[in-house]
Amino acid sequence: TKTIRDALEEVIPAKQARLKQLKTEHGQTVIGDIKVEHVVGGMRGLKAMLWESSVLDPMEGIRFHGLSIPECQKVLPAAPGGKEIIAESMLWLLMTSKTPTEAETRQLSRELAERGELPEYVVQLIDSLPQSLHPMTQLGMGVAALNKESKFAAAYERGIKKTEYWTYTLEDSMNLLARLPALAARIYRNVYNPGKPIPGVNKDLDLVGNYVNMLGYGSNHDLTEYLRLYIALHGDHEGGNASAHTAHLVGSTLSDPYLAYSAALFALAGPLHGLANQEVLRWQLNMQKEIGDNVSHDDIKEFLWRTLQSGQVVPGYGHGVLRSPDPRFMALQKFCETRPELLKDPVIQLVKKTYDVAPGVLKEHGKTKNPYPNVDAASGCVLYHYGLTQFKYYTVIFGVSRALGCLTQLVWARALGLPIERPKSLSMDVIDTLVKSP
Ligand code: CMX
Repeated sequence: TKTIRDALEEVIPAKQARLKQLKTEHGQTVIGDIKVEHVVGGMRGLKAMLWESSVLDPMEGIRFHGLSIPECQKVLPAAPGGKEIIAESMLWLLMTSKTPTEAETRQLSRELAERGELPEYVVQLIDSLPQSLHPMTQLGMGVAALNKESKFAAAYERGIKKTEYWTYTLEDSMNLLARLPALAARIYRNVYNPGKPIPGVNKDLDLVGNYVNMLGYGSNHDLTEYLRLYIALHGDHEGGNASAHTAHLVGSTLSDPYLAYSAALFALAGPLHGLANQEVLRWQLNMQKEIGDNVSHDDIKEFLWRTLQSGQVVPGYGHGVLRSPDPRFMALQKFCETRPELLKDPVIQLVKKTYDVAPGVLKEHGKTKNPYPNVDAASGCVLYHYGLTQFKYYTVIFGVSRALGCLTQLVWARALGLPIERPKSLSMDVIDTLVKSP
């Protein structure tokens, strides 16, 4: 059976040739305008970055190498005994642009499991951190510390050719992906269940199967399936979002994948980005506390207005690119619809009812360009239902997932020889001069 490395090796030459052709034939072709609003508006909408594994359409949402979420759900292999997409089949698709066979997926699961134990010094580091340190800070620190093991950094120091960069980047990326579950599970154990034994990595399980097992929920098949789907869906969301862009920027300095991904995690830890999924649950539970369970749509509307009038954002709504309901949100809602026990859960019902009225309220409020839910609006309530109630931990799960896309891009950036990122900045004086005589 082909390994992911074999599959990558097969597709790299054609992509390299394609990029070379693009540069020589179209290096000077104009594909967009730069306006002052881009410079002062967080570069929203500016087409300025190469990212192969996924493209986000404002209306349709994400496509992974051209495949929509429902299409991925049809063609990507699940775990034995499961139905949902798993991290390995998504990783294979992102990396190689090909759909893996069942055998290829199983082999990748085994390869990751074999690399999955944490080095002892990282265990010690994590165990030494204060229990009150935010789980995301701990995750970022653990990932950064793993760079002691970097094959890329060691090879670079030895002196390697540029054409070899990607192979070491891949090696680091596989090791990092493999170890994220043990690292994230250790953080969970230390913060919420100190002293509880953590099972070792089971070589026969998929990445998320192992993760859920190490979190202590291995006997809950539905939660395992939910997390498989969650982690596959959160894996990649094109390149401009803050975490992906950070990984790409830091990686472009030839900093190794551990350092680059650690930086990405600290971008993910911001409340406007990944931390929103913790915020959503906090907000929905406050809503529940204030207005109760069996609430009317009008009660929710009122609560929404109170949030907006106090100057806060409605967490889980709005997006930098999307202009319609996030298909990841829809896929997670669908997961609930097939399970009657989830539909009966008061918090899940509250999330659904909020979705019925929030777009209308946000439209009336008139500020956000996208009044619809993003993935974070739905992701936490199901975890909460299954007993994973510590919502400060939720962004860590997002962080385990987003490695799929960020590390894929790092491998490709090195395979394609992409340069260090260095956009031009302007002062207001310079902008003034430019607008007067463009
Ligand atoms: N509630 C209230 N106001 C909102 C809003 C929301 N959910 N979303 C956007 N707005 C406001 C913005 O704060 C901005 O206000 P100002 O003009 O006063 O600064 C205005 O609407 C225009 O913003 P926008 O162009 O529609 O949105 P941005 O591209 O600037 O920001 C995002 C996108 C996601 C940061 C924003 O929608 C937001 O803060 N949402 C809530 C937090 C959230 O759910 N984040 C998770 C996003 C997904 C992820 O990365 O995981």
